[in-house]
Amino acid sequence: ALLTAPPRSAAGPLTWHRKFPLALGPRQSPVDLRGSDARPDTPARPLHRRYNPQAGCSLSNTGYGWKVQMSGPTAPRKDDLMFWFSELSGGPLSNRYRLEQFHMHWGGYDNEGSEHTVDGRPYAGELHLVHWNCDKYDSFGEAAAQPDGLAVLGVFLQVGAPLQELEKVTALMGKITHKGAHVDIDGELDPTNLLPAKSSYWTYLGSLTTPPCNESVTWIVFKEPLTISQDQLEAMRSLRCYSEGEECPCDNLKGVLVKNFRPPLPLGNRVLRECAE
Ligand code: SG7
Ligand code: ZN
Repeated sequence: ALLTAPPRSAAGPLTWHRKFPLALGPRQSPVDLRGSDARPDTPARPLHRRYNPQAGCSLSNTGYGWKVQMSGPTAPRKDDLMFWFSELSGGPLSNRYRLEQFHMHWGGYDNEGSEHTVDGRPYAGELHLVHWNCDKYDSFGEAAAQPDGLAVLGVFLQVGAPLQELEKVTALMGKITHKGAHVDIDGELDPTNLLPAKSSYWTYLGSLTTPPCNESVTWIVFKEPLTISQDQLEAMRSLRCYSEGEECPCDNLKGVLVKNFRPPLPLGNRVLRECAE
């Protein structure tokens, strides 16, 4: 059930809890990142990323957006092949987390699109690099159900110059118009080029932002935004949320993917930390 595409109805996220009760849980994401709620992390714990350029990635339309899946040996191996994988540790993480996939959230207009907001303000988009705890668990699927199973890096995007590394993805949007379509990406993708230079971040314990909304994510959201061009956003807005040959299930009858972000949920009793490097 974990990888089922989320339902898309007019009320969207407000109805998820009917089928996915976790959506009403105490540890949901995204949240509004408020400067006044944040506690400084002292001493600062720097993030450590050992990222390698990734070959053999595959791009797909999930019906909820696009996703770039890392390739790699499918057998779970913990300590070898260290130059194959990209891994994250340090910061709030007590283990190593391996990059599984990255994807993005955007809006129909440039004044919305991100999932997290900063003092109530959204950005035009938000990139998510999804990692799983490969020290404790044997697979992404197993980790996704554990409270310390996943770590997602969030990168805010504002409209400006193109994000060059993402050009390798946006150039292929026309090949994955419909849900379920996928295409191999030629050459290498370097995840390092999808992250800001400064690594000041917010961190808190949260969830997946789509059903089943598992409360398994340590969120690390960078403060420094990157830019994405209008053309790159427009390319994403032409994706469809339904399969080829299927009828459009949406109210707008266009079925274009122009709003795939979940609005912020209450922080509640959770601690929001900020780390300046
Ligand atoms: C997107 O966001 C997809 C999902 C992802 C979900 O809908 O990238 O991935 C797949 C396999 O379709 O769900 C389990 C998972 O990674 C939620 O991820 S997020 O919380 O980082 N936004
Ligand atoms: Zn996401």
